[in-house]
Amino acid sequence: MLYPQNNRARTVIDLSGVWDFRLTEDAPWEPLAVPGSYNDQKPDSRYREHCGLSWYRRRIALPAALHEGRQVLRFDAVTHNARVFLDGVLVGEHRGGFLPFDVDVTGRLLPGASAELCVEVDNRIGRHSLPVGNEGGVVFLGTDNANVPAVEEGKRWQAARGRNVPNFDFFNYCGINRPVRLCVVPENRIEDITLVPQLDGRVHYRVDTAGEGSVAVEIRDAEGLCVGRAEGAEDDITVENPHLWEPRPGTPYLYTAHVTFAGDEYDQTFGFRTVEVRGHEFLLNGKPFHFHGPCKHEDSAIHGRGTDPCLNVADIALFGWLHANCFRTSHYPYAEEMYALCDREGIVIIDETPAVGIAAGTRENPYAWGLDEYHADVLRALIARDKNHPCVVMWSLGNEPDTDIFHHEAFLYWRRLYELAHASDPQNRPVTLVCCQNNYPVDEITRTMDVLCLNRYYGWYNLSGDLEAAQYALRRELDFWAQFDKPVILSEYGADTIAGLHGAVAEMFTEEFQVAFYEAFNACLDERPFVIGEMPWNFADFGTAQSPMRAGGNRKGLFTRDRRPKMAAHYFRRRWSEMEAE
Ligand code: BDP
Repeated sequence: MLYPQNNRARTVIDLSGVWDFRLTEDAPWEPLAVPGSYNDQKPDSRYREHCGLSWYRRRIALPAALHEGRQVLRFDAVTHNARVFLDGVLVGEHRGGFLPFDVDVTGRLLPGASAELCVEVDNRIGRHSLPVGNEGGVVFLGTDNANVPAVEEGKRWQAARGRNVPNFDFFNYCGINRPVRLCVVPENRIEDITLVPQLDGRVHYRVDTAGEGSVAVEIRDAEGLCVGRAEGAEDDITVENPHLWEPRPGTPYLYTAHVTFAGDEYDQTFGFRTVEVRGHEFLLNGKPFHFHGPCKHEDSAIHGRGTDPCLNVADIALFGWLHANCFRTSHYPYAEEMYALCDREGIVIIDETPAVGIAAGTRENPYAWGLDEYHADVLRALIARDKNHPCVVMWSLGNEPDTDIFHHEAFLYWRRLYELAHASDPQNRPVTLVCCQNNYPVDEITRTMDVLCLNRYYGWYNLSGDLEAAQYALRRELDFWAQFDKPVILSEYGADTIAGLHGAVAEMFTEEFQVAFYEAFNACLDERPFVIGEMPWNFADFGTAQSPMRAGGNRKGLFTRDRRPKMAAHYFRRRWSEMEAE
């Protein structure tokens, strides 16, 4: 799906601003900012803890001059499900909270007149949604006291009132989280562009269109000069002596495919870069690549998960400060603006679906929840959205599902998605599944991935506070993974740390412990050439559901939630600047 673009042939009207909002059908309309999660915009726990439907509305108008062509409402993400009404008529709906969708409203908006746009948002999560909610009411990261009768009764009482119980460790921020735009595109139009560049300067293109016309493609360099052209819907173009797209500290050089069709046009940026796994190496442009950078969340005060270009720019600037070269979009696809920014800044992305929480934590088989087809649709849509970004170097099918209790069911479920990802991606990027700390010898699926991504918390959730024992255990486990001769990334590791809490002895929750934890882990990683990546958890402290395990959210950030560095940020800054200099 093409990102909205304003040009000679296309008009984009941004509908960001303050809309009307109400949490229940009989409540008065109140002002609320779009884009932005609704949860933290009012000092009211009903907003924060809301479970169920809510409504947004505003008036929209089509300028009289724009009455020709196709008119679509483009929602970048409504979390989790949406139904869209125009003057009370249902015009579209969408399932899933992290990918864009279009609603065709051609002919429904009278030129020059206005209409009421209303969006009904459903934020309920459960075993039908990605991410997964815990319909059984079992609290993730909680002490359950399941054998206490009154606790059981209390839980039933809670459930009857309606309550979201996330099966994941980040706040369930909801609403119109990303921009909404009214787009007017020509009747005869470009629908999609697919680019597959090679290091020798060849770029294979395919342009999907609707209506009558013929396609022309011109490749422009960063100065806008034409360096190659072709006609027809599908062909190869060769750029002489191409500049490669290199991650930082190299130059992330970008070209543009300027595509025309009938009266329509579209500029699609891309970069010449390749990715490939060979033995235990991850080759980027044919050279071994080392991943070093913290995982992220889309999370900040007040905005929640709302798109904030200023925050994105500041975060990626902090990646520069850290000498970090990558992150994973844990645990859902991010706003498209972030990928465009990383294309420009040379930050590599592991792009993850919202499949987090596919694990029951009991003897119940999560692969019987019937998520297969929906998960496959989400994966296809993610790849279709992000396929041209040079910054995206690998797909992550999901985070920390059950892979050991139901190891064979897990194998069948994830293997099919693995094959689907390879078949759907025109650039055939490597594919991974991010594996939870588990009974790894019985896990059948993790070892079959192109890159083995391991989340490990030795010394924190287990062997707590004993970093020598943590090192011993980590080394034992890494010896196990060595036999597969595949690249391994430590895709999460970290310790909750209260900024400003210090200790002469490095004890859990102190800044000293966080540094000692990373020193201990990194010593083990440095010994092993097949470990090609270290991705601390997390870039910054972030919001979570309330739990006795979370004091004001998850505190494993290298930075506080307002982006102040803890000692560990300085530690990684030194480590990664030395790595960069090598
Ligand atoms: C991992 C999860 C991540 C959590 C982290 C933690 O992948 O979402 O936030 O643990 O507990 O298991 O901090």
